[in-house]
Amino acid sequence: MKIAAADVVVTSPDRNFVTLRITTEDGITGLGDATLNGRELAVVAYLREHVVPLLVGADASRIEDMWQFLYRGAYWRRGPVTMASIASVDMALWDIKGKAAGMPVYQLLGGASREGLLAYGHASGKSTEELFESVRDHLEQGYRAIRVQTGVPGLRSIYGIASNTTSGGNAGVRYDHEPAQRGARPAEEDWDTRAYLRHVPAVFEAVRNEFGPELPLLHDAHHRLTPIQAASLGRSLEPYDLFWLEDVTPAENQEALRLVRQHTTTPLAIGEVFNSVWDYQHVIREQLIDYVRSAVTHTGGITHLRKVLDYAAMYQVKSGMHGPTDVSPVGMAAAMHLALSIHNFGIQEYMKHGARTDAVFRQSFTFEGGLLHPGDAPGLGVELDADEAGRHPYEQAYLPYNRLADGTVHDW
Ligand code: GCO
Ligand code: MG
Repeated sequence: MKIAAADVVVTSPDRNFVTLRITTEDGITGLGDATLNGRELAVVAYLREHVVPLLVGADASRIEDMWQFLYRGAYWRRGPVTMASIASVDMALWDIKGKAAGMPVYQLLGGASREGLLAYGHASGKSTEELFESVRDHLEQGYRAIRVQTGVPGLRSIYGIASNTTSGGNAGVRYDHEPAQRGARPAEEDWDTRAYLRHVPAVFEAVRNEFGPELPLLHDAHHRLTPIQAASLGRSLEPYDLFWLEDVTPAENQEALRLVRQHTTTPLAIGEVFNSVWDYQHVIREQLIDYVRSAVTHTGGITHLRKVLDYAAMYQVKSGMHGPTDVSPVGMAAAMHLALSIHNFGIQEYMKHGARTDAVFRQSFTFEGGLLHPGDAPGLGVELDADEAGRHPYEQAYLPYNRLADGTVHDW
């Protein structure tokens, strides 16, 4: 099982994706997602310059050993670029192991713990009417859990609102929310926390009145609040019984959640920008969160995220893996294999990719009746069409950033 070749494929069908493809001497290929939104080429350089040369000639069957070698052997540990790079190697090796065994990866991880994965989609609208329409559309697509984001009166643009008028190669593609815009500079958005805090509870009241008490509803505050503002939002949303409230405070400060937790019983999810178990050390052990938001792609792969989730299980904390469009179909498939096998699965974010992306990455996972399933193809079950990928060269794109009314940069 020696690695004969490894190459990094950068493609931009509807958005940019970075994929590592490893080929063994006996011709088995494995794929790994290494996409880091807005900083893609940093990961490409890390892989091409420092990882690929170490892979050639190595034993593809030694997944744990390769993980430890790339993590400990670099001396410089953690961080999104490093951990996305390691994640892509890890995913590709699990893909190869599954193909060699003739089994889907979830079987190698212990087999299925459930029939399918409850998925949530992104409903959004600038106004309440637009939002209701979007919720209805998601229900028609089969979603059984829905994230709700709306515009805030007085703010021009805001995180989480769908747009089908994006420029450049994306024009006409409807994503429920694709924040990264193609172009040489990031878009500037505006923010006002007080206006947001006044508006959001009324939106949830309207949604509950329209759609009833049963539908699981989620909301993302996208790191913008102070601990006391977050506590106040959590409390004001309690009557609407959220499935979770996500990223209430900037994620670096694990202690902030102690204060939030003292004041509200609204369940909390955090971690899409975390990249190792150390980022979760206190929030899990002190039971300050209810859901782990990491993606396989950004947290060192299946090998490392499985350890995070096993640790979380000891404290009744569940998975809620990140699944925006910037996680490629390969990263999504890896998440589904892991989610199907673990006991402490909570929910899976699923936004769907555009048609061009689906043509580059042929997938065997399914979404039926609100449930995802990774499928039973050997390995991860995603194949890359290299010709299709080659038709869509990389295009610079950035996530937006925020300024307050007085010009101060704020968390986006
Ligand atoms: C989510 C996330 C995304 C991120 C995006 C950044 O909950 O899905 O917050 O929308 O903003 O993935 O790259
Ligand atoms: Mg989020």
